[in-house]
Amino acid sequence: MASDTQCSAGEFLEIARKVESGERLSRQDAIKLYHYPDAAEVGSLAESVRRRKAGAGKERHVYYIHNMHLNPTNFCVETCRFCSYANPGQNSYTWTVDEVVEEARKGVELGINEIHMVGGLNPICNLNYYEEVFRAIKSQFPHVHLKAMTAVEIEYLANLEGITYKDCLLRLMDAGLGSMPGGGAEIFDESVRERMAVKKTPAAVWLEIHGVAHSLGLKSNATMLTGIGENVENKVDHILMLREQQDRSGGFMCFIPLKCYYEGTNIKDEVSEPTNEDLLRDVAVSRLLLDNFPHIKAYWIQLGETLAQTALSYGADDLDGTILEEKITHAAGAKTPLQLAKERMEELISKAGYLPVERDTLYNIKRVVQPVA
Ligand code: V47
Ligand code: SF4
Repeated sequence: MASDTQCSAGEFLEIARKVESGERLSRQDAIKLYHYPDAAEVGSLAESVRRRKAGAGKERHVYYIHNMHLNPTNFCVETCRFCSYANPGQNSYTWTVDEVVEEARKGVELGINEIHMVGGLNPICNLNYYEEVFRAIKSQFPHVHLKAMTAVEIEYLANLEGITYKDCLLRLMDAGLGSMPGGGAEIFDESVRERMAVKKTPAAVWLEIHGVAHSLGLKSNATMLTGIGENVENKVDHILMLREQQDRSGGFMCFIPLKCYYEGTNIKDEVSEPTNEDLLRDVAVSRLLLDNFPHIKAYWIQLGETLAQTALSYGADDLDGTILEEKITHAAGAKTPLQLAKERMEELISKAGYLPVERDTLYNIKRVVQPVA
């Protein structure tokens, strides 16, 4: 007899039937999908959902954005054990407002239309600092969308200033904040958080801040970091908490499964590293469970170009961005390029059998790259 977690062919067919009829999957269904022996079949089921959600005429669309990452400081009062980016001793830095603007200019000159800005929790970089940074960037480059400040940074800034999350967000929106990235979610399970990121924003606060942002009309993303000692149940519960938050507030645009890199950390011996199949299953199961999320991102920086391409046939419909200079994962040993040219991004998507679509942050289509006849 099959155990509670094993998934037989008959049980998989029953889950597939639910998916086809648009029925919402349960926690138990998701756990079974993680244990179904044939990952590729789970992937095809997710791919069918991706096609259906895309809508008529867009079934083969895969999105990317021409963007840059900006990290104004790597000094951080937090001590997440998986993070090699923050506090590298003598190499700690904090940019002035002018320095941030000069970095932004390099991207703008290359034609980027989004700045993805996140940084350490640094008392020097207070609310006033970010208001000045945002205003300076928006006054010089008004067309650029600012996707900035994780929920962790919002919690820190609001506490630093003694104001509510809502007031903190309103001030940043007034200064030019356009949307929020999905970082800082890690794994919501308390015991994993306790081991890996003791003081970090608890799940309820992370979700609350995104809920407040959504109520103010700000869109946001959500992530999950694997390879930090989580189990299948922790991942399923994490994804379900996001689905519930999305039912309540509705402003998430996409979900991004992340994978931990270990260089510069001391956690490798305590955790098991996700295999490529695990990473593809995260993409597929999240596409199947998150029936209320429009998009699933295959973050090429962490997956690598080939696995990111494969993830497109496991339910992902977005490759993230060209990026210009990624620091967080590269500080922890990622060997992927620091950036991709738009042409390379489009080539990756077309070679995987999809139609490259350049988008803006809010998933408005800027350009559909037509196949060469
Ligand atoms: O929150 C930290 C993760 C995240 C490591 O919203 C690490 O569009 C791997 O959230 N190895 C930041 N990961 C990245 C992020 C993101 C990326 C792309 C797009 C979007 C979006 C958001 O990076 C952190 C943390 O979970 N991280 N250390 C590490 N050693
Ligand atoms: Fe700080 Fe973020 Fe690194 Fe944690 S992951 S130490 S909050 S920069």
